[in-house]
Amino acid sequence: MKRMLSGIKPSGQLTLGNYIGALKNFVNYQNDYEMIVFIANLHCITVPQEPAELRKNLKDAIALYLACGLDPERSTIFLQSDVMEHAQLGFIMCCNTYMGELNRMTQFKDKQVKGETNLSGGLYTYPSLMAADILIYDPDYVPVGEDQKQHVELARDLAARFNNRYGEIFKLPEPLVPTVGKRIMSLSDPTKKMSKSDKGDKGCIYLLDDLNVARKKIMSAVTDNFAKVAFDPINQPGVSNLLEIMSVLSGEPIDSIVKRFENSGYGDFKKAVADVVVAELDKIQTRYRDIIASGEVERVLQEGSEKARKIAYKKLMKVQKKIGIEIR
Ligand code: ATP
Ligand code: LTN
Repeated sequence: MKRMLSGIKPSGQLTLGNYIGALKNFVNYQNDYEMIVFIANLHCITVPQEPAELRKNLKDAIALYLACGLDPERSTIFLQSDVMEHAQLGFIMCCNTYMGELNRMTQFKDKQVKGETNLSGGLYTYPSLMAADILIYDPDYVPVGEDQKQHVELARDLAARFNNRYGEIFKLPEPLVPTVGKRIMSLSDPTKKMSKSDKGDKGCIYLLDDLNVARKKIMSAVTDNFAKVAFDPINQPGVSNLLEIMSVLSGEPIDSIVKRFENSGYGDFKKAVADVVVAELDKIQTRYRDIIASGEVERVLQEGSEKARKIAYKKLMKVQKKIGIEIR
């Protein structure tokens, strides 16, 4: 069975964008792949975090993963910092990453361009840690949203560089970007990605949003003056985004939804989208509440980190021997 690995960075509450772009796909993938899924809590602290809030977000993220259908019997689920080998290989990767490469990473560049100050060294070197997260498990595929593809490509470059310098050691991973739902846009500004970093934004639906609040957010989503439900992401980004959300959640192809609503106003269309979103959130939230109450999160993390550590330790030792820092 091919191996697939992905990480999620819950530096805020999980959003509908995370669900459609990542979580939902993981659940499907676990039928066909050996899945390794971790919460990238070290990546979270590359920007300042309030400890109590971070703790809650981490626990919620695991519970939501489980609520969405990730099965700890079939997938390895753990917290990044519970497997310390990540950080150690991360430093080794950092020493093999050129500053030129890090300078080209768009996630860091974007923050610089936005004029954000006091950016940390950890944020800058984050792609090297992400490469370690990936390469330590020799996955075949790394499912990510489009915004993360560049980081997986760096991991691939670093793997090739390592293999060249020190002999065959890492498998070259392939990024896997979903074709539908790869970039769910903000409901209030459909030219921007729906992002949990945009605090207090009406444009972002959280998986744990009150159902009425979620419905209101959809009903007040920015659209356009065309008054025609059509899939045209360039000229009608708001409507197209809603179509994409509805299609992914309901399984109905976009064309068929467009046909159904070709003679309807945006009000009716939005109501239908809201019904689909609210039903999905309701299902997830019911399971989430049971999981939080049951102590399952702690159990899953314990078992997951033990399984992951076995693989990671072996790989780290192999790397350390190859590069000459291990002398026993
Ligand atoms: P931020 O919102 O702070 O920029 P993020 O949500 O992109 O962060 P993660 O939580 O680590 O960062 O993302 C987890 C996964 O969800 C990644 O695969 C990412 O590409 C995907 N993802 C996040 N937002 C969206 C979105 N709006 N549409 C589709 N996929 C998304
Ligand atoms: N950088 C990613 C989260 C992440 C990740 C990984 C994803 C950290 N390590 C390894 C895939 C593989 C993000 O911000 N979404």
